[in-house]
Amino acid sequence: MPYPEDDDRSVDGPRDARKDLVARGERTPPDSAPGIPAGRTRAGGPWSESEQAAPLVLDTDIGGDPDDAIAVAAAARTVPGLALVLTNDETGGDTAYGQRARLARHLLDLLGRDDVPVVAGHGVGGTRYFCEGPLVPSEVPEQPRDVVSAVRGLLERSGGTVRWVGMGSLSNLARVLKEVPEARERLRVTQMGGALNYRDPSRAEHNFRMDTDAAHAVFEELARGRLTDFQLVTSDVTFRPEIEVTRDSALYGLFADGDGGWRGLLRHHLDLWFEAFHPGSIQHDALALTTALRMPHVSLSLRRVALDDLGRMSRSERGAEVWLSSSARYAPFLRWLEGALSRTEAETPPGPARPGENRSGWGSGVGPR
Ligand SMILES: [Ca+2]
Repeated sequence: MPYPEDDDRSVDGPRDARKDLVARGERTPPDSAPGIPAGRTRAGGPWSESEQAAPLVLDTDIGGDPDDAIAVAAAARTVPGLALVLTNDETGGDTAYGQRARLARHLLDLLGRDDVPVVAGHGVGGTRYFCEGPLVPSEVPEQPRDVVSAVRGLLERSGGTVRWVGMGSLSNLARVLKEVPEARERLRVTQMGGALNYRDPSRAEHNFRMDTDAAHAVFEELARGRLTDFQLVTSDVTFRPEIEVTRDSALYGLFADGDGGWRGLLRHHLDLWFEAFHPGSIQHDALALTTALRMPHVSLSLRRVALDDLGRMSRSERGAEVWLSSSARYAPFLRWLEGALSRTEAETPPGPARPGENRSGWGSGVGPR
């Protein structure tokens, strides 16, 4: 897939790192710390967790607010283990089903990530939030539609933890948890959504409101203790002017007008959003992504929460226990995001750190654990 010359190394960097890992492991005993992940990598498996390589699934309503497309691009450029992109709140009605998935496919191809499959997921026959416009060439094909098979296949191939970042409704997640029982133990879910202090107390946060039944189904799994690795990055923490992208933002300036590559696509997407919906795009989803990547921007606390009939969340001692965002550091997050989208050489993010551990700096999380 052709892409601009300045991006030639965006995937080569991680690929070289992978080769490096195998080479390092070959110089050490197979049961040593470098030898074990090297053996797995050589065998074609995903990188070990110590190499920040549990496969990553993004479940996105890309094509509405551009924060999804920006998060997908940041993941594609920095996460070698990006393994699957699913769409939710899919298009329908006057706009044919599956246009979000076609946009994801086009963006990933421009980013040189034609290795990442896209599967069109849940839709209700129409959506309010979709940027109509010529973002995707007509030759980009429809994408497959079987979310359950795609996730099941990934779980079978990978054999360990799979990271899941929910950037839209919880519809696909609820369905996977219901139909693929092993997913409950193996998914480490980071969901953007929910709130405790609602800006409009009469209704639930957008992602929960899009499919209230699905949000309830996921909370039911949590309450029963069947889904144990779940963290929620709420709009209390994400809905902030510090991370809003407008035409005056440095991030917008990175995306050159007329560039036929992925930066031009993001620019066009932002322009369509600004014109049709709102003159800014708050980076909710990329903030959730960095939380899934165990980066130190969002602090989490273990809390019990419940949902009411409308999908509004509140603290409740009888509720489900989840890792809940409590605060965030926006300036370093924005610096990371700008770096992920501007540098020519992708880097893998720091190694895993459990939520609630020291998240004040990079040091403790770096390197194999
Ligand atoms: Ca979203």
